[in-house]
Order: sequence, then structure tokens, then C-alpha cells
Amino acid sequence: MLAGCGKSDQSAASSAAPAADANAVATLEFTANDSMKYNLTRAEVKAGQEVKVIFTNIGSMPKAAMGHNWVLLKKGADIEAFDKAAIGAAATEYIPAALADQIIAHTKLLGPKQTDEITFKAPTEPGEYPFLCSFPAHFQAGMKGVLVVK
Ligand SMILES: [Cu+2]
Repeated sequence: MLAGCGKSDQSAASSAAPAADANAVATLEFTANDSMKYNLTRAEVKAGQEVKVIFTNIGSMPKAAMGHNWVLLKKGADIEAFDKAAIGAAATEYIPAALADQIIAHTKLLGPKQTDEITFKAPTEPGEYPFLCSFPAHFQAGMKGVLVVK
């Protein structure tokens, strides 16, 4: 219809969306249960990739006794020191404010049948990044793993 402007086609083409492949989101689904176990203790993403973590507490025990979270720490973070500090951080759902700079991303603390979804950018530096549940005693019981950045 707008035959008067012959150059409009060109400008429309230059604003095309970027290729989907390079920007694909890595979706990781983690669960935790009443036996203090994650379904996965290892997952892989690409450096700098957009990551979506869907975390679900599939247990049935009350949150106060068996809450779970998923906390991803920086490479080289002292995970044991973080876990110790978390014990005293009940008021902030076991996320110790003093060590916030060690955290890349974390979910909320979840009660039974609750789900939380977070998105973050994977680190650009390849390596192994530790994650844990910071509810008291859960890390010691084995609620930990690594996110491998390729
Ligand atoms: Cu837990």
C-alpha cells in the first residue's frame, strides 16, 4: 500500500532477531526430597549462557524441619565456611548476608511441594561451581553438587 517509500524493506530486514542457537537458555530442573537428596549433583552449561533453574521441593515434611534451597557459589568459594555461616542465618532463610558476595544465584527456601524459578547468567570463566542446600545439616548430609561451566 505504501508504495511511496521504496527503502522501507531494507531497514525492516536489518532489525531481525539474533540467531536462536547462540542465545539458547539452559533449563535445569532440580528437585529435593525428605531424604536430603537432590536429583542431580552435576549439571553442565556453557560459559556466559542464560541459565534457568527450576527447583522443586518434592518432599512432604514441614518447611521448618525440612526446607530446601539451591545456592550456587562462586568458583573457589569456601563451601564449608558458607554452610557454617548459614546456620546462624535463620532470619534470612539460611542465606548469610555477610557472605552474599560468594553467591552467584540462589532460590528461595522451599517448603513441601513448592517450586521456585530463577534465571541468571552463567559465569564466563569455565570451571566447576559448587552448589548446596544451606538449610542446617543438609550440606553435611550430602545436599551439594557442581555446576560445570564449559
Ligand atoms: Cu535441604
